[in-house]
Amino acid sequence: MKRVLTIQDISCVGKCSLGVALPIISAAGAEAAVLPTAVLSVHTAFSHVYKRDLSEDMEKIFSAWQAEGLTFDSVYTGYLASQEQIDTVIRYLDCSAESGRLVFVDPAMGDFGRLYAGFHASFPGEMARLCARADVIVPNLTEACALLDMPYREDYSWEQLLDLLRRLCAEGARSAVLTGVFSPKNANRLGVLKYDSRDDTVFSYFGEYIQTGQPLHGTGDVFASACVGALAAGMSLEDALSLAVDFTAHCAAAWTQAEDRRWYGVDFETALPYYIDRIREYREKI
Ligand code: PXL
Repeated sequence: MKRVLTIQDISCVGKCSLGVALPIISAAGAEAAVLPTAVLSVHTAFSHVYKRDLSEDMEKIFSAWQAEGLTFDSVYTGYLASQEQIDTVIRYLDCSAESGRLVFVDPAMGDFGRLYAGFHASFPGEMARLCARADVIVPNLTEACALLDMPYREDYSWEQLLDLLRRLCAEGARSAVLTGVFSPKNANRLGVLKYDSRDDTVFSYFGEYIQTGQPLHGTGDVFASACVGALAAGMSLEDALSLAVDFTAHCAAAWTQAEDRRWYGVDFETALPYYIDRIREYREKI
C-alpha cells in the first residue's frame, strides 16, 4: 500500500484541507499520513477564526520521523500557514530526497484574484520556491498569477494560459496544472490544463460545469486530494486529473441537491462512492 504524506492545516469545521484529504486518500486505498501545519477553529473565509500555528511542532515531527527511518511514496502539500513553514518543508524535502517519491504541491493561497486572509503579499514568492521542487503543481488562476507575480485577469487567452504554465515549469516544476479552466469550445465544461516540461506536451480535460449560483469553498482541496489518491492508486497523471475533475463536479452537484447547502464547503461525503467506484474500475482493468 502506498503511503502518502499530506502537509496542510486542520480546519476543525470547514470541509477543507486535512478534513477532506484524509477521507479521500483513504478512499483511494492509500495510507494517509498527516502533518498538520496549523489548527484552525474554522477556515479563513469565516469571520471568527482561532488559529494555532504548529511551525515548531512540524520541525520536531520531521526529525522524529527521520529517527524512525520513515519514508513516504508521495508528499502532498496544501495550505501552509506561514513563510517559515515553507522553509521547513523545503528543508525536509531536500534532506530526505528519496528516489521515486512524488512531490505534489497545491499552492493553496487564494481564489478569485485575492490571497486568503492572513497571507502577506510576499507569501507567493516563498511558495514559488516550494513549487520549483515539485513534480506536479496544481494552482488555480489566482495562484498561478501570484506565483509568477503577474496581474490576475480572467480573460487570458488559451495561449496566454499555456504560457503561464510554461513559465511555472521553467521555474522548476515538472508538470504544471491550471485548475478551474473553462473549455474554449464549450462554456458548460470546466476542468484543467496541463503542461509537462519533460516532454513538452499539453493536456486538457473538462467535466460538467455545475451552476451553483455562488462560489464554492474547498473544491481545490477536494480536487487535489482526489488527484493524489488516484496517483497513489497507480493512475497516470492524465487519468488522475480526469477523475479528480469528474469527482469535484460530483461533489458540487451533490451540494446543489442537498437541503442545507452549507456555504463553507461541498458535499464530498455523498460523492465518495463515485470516487471509490472509479478507482475500483481502474484497478479491475489493470
Ligand atoms: O481550501 C483552502 C483552505 C485551506 N485551509 C484554510 C483555508 C483555506 C481557504 O480559505 O482558509 C485554513
